[in-house]
Amino acid sequence: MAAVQTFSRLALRKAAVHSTSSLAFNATRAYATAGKQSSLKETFANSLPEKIEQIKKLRKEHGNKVVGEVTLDQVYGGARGIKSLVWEGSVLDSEEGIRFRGRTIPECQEQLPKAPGGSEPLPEGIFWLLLTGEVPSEQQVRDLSAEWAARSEVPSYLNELIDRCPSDMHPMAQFSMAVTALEHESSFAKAYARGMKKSEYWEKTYEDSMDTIAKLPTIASRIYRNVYKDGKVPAVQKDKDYGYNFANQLGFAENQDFVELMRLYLTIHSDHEGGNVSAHTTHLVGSALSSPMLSLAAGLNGLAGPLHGLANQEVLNWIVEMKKHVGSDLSDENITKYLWDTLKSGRVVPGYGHAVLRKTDPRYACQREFALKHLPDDPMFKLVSQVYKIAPGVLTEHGKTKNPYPNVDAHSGVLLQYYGLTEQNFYTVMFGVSRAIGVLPQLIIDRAVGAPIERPKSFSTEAWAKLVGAQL
Ligand code: HAX
Repeated sequence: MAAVQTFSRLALRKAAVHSTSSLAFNATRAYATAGKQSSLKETFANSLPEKIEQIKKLRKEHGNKVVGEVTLDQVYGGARGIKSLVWEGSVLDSEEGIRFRGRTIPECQEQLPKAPGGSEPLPEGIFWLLLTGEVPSEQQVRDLSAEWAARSEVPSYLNELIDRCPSDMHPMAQFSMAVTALEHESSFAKAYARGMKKSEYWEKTYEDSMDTIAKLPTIASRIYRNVYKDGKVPAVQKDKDYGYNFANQLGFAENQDFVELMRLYLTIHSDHEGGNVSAHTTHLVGSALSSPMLSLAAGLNGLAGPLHGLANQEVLNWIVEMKKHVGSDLSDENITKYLWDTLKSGRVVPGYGHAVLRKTDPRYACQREFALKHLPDDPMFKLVSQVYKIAPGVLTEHGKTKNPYPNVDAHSGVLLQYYGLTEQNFYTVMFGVSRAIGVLPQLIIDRAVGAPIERPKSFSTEAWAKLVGAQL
């Protein structure tokens, strides 16, 4: 707490002495080296003094207020629902789903800038919104597209590293390894080693985050094209947006609908408040002042688990397997039987259930809308729709899961396979590209407000028993 207050005083003094235009000048100078510029860093820098003052005031006036109680069940139940994290970008309501800076997914689809002729939001816009709390203008988003394109070049040693991976190494292992290796470029780590002031942490974190996000589509596409295609990755087109470039580097940009899907996909998978495994891990590792690359790589390793991001791969495997069993008979009886067979074999129904949500995930709902618009007659979509009709009833009767409704991962694979991206082991990498856009803004904010190293308290079962007055 003392550290935050000291830093807050420092930052406020700096803001007062130099004025916001001077902060903006520093920001501009720092990323001038990257080529194209956007005004994002300046916008964020301008918002900082107020945010720092808000936190300082809140803690000073209410720092000793009790915000909740913790039961022993929560301790043993994966810390479910314990209020203990600060996350500025988004908040998840169990009934309504996610809001990004107060905006629902349909509101983001409506308000965030689109590509010329496009109808889905650009991921550049959600990044801007998550970092600053403001909806960017069309021009700001175009400039950010250009800045990311300008920062996109991947160092040759990294390409060689990816090329040397065995083709049967899981794409997520390759992706995590590549992001870890990218730490070699970290301006945060280099500046820290030289002895950087705490007030400079956020700028270096910003630079590393921008560089990392800019390079992820090229890294991910190299993995995809090495493992499944000809190993050749088209260069980033400097006048195109992030979603277009990712679609193009994967090899699918000829289909405009796929490009639109990519923009939507990258937007909705970005952020899901702070407690999920990938977000929390990125924040936790980042709290030790590990570089943004190492922090993100840690989060990606969490995303690679089947109960979290790998569920999108599991869903498609399961749906393909189901298709083989049920053939063209999508009757309620047939699907019900398949669901019960899955549950009786001791497996979970992938893509269903959630630690927080108690309704259909709005990320599922908007992908369903996309499918109804673009692929209403696709047999796999029909199968997914039929599962949506039957599974909640079966899961409710099964009686275990607190949420029998689908989550984001129940739908994404069926959209990708429709456009020919059928290699489901790659799906979580795509999720990871998007998740970087959600978790790195918070890391920049953490460093800007001087968030401390995370260190909750643990006890042995014997000690917990003593604490609650129990005999073991
Ligand atoms: N199928 C069968 N059983 C399920 C289930 C499902 N889809 N979802 C939960 N359950 C079971 C749990 O395994 C648990 O069983 P035990 O008591 O035997 O341990 C019980 O129901 C209670 O679980 P819960 O409280 O409802 O759910 P949790 O908060 O513990 O877990 C999970 C949430 C998402 C991990 C869980 O619902 C699940 O395993 N779902 C399937 C995997 C999946 O889709 N994961 C992706 C989630 C979204 C995400 O993070 N995307 O990246």
